[in-house]
Amino acid sequence: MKIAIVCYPTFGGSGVVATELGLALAEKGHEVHFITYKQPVRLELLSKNIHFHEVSVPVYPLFHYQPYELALSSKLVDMVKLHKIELLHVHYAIPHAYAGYMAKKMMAEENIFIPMVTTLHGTDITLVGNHPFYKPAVTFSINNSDVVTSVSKSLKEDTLHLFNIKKEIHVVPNFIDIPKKINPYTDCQRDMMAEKHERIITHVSNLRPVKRVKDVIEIFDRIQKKIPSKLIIVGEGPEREASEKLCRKKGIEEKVLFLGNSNEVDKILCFSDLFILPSEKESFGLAALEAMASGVPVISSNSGGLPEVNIEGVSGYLSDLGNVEEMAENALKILASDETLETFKKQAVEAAMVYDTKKIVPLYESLYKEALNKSVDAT
Ligand code: GMT
Repeated sequence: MKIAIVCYPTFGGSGVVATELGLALAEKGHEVHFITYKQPVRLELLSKNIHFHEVSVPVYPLFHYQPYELALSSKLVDMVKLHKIELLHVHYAIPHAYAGYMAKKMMAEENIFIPMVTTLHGTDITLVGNHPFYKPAVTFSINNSDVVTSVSKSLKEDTLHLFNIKKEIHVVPNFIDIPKKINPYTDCQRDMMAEKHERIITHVSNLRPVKRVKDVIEIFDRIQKKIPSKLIIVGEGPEREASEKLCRKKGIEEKVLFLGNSNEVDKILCFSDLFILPSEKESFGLAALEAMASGVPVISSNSGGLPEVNIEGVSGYLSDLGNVEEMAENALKILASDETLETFKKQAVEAAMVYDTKKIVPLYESLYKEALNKSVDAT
């Protein structure tokens, strides 16, 4: 099948899922065309079945805001025609589903009928998309997609609750290539980060308020009072400065490392003992799944789709939003003895297996077939 994938090329979860999906589809023999404004961060190697087409928006001084959707929809039309693409898979409703719909309409004028699959990732629904400025356009784009998927049951419920949706929403969760994650390193150079007797605790996110980085520090502060440990914070974002300040205020700045954005998350997870994700909202929590797949147990909030991923008492523990006391107690339970930590590490990998690439990618493939059949019926 010839598939166009439209996504954000940045470090965000939706872009990562879209990229990993494209790579997995290409490996299975599909021809995949990424169409976005920059080469996606995880798309390091272009290969036989992978193509990247950059959308550029020429700056025109008359425009106060440069019209990306317009450039994207035109690029989609051009690429579909040039490469005989059969299906559009747009990740993140805003503005991708909207631009995809316009592209479909332009192509229909030329008797080219191409189905569009829209995947909802979370913030496009629960944060941005729900804003009155965007809501009518998001509702319209979802209802006019041929197939709609959401990354968790929880996000499906939120979408149905917040928008007037007339389309069926299929749940296709985030996924991870488990065999690639298990022991990818012979030596992950743990001593670079901590002493032998110290536990390593990790948080990876875009450090936005929704991630509750201050809760991460509060939890760590309580842990480090009982167990020698280090905290590694990976990612860049608006909460970084305030979080660094909080560490200084608590006098724990020597024990907390802010690493910024990293392409070496696998390596960092390789030497981590615990992952903390106390988010206010999290449609799925790909970061938690990545940690689990690398054998790192998770302490998280029970927001959104996190209970679908992090299994209470198995891969880690979940608490109500903001309950940093309980999160710290649970963390200590896991970290207290080497035996308990080993048990949780093993269980975390087992729980992650449910979301192995091999199990999830075929779900997308069968929805693609459904979308193609629908569009043949409609012509
Ligand atoms: O978590 C973020 O801030 C990034 C965000 C995105 O839009 O890329 O991630 C969302 O999509 C991921 C992939 O489907 C999910 O695993 C994340 O849980 C979801 N984030 C939120 O819902 C806050």
